[in-house]
Amino acid sequence: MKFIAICATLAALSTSAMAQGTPAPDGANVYFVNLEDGATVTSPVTVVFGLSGMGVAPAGTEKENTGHHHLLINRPPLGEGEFGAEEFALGLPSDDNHKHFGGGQTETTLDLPPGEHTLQLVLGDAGHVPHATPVVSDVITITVTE
Ligand SMILES: [Cu+2]
Repeated sequence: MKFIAICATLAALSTSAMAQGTPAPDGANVYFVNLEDGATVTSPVTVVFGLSGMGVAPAGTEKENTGHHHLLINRPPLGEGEFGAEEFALGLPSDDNHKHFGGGQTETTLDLPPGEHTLQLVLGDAGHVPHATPVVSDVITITVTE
């Protein structure tokens, strides 16, 4: 009986480990290099992605301590909102609110209409899934003027 209980525990542990995704090193940090929260800018907006403690690798690259950048635009913080929980298991969607930089790009230029916009950087693993300890920036709000 005891043996069976241990097996069940190990199976549960390995399942949860899989669901938790790729490990990230302690202290890994992603950040906006050229934009501060509250900044007023004009469109097109150049956004430069900073990463410390890890390396950038193209999507599909299975290499320890690497990932590729994602930019979340005008949506709730990672893990929040309608599909928040699924993002950790299934990966980030790709649409107007979720930009993937699977080529390993470290900056982009956005055409944004005038008004307030929120931005958040999220590092994703080879399969676009946030790391086990998610490597995310703060959500910043920028105002685009005409
Ligand atoms: Cu991706």
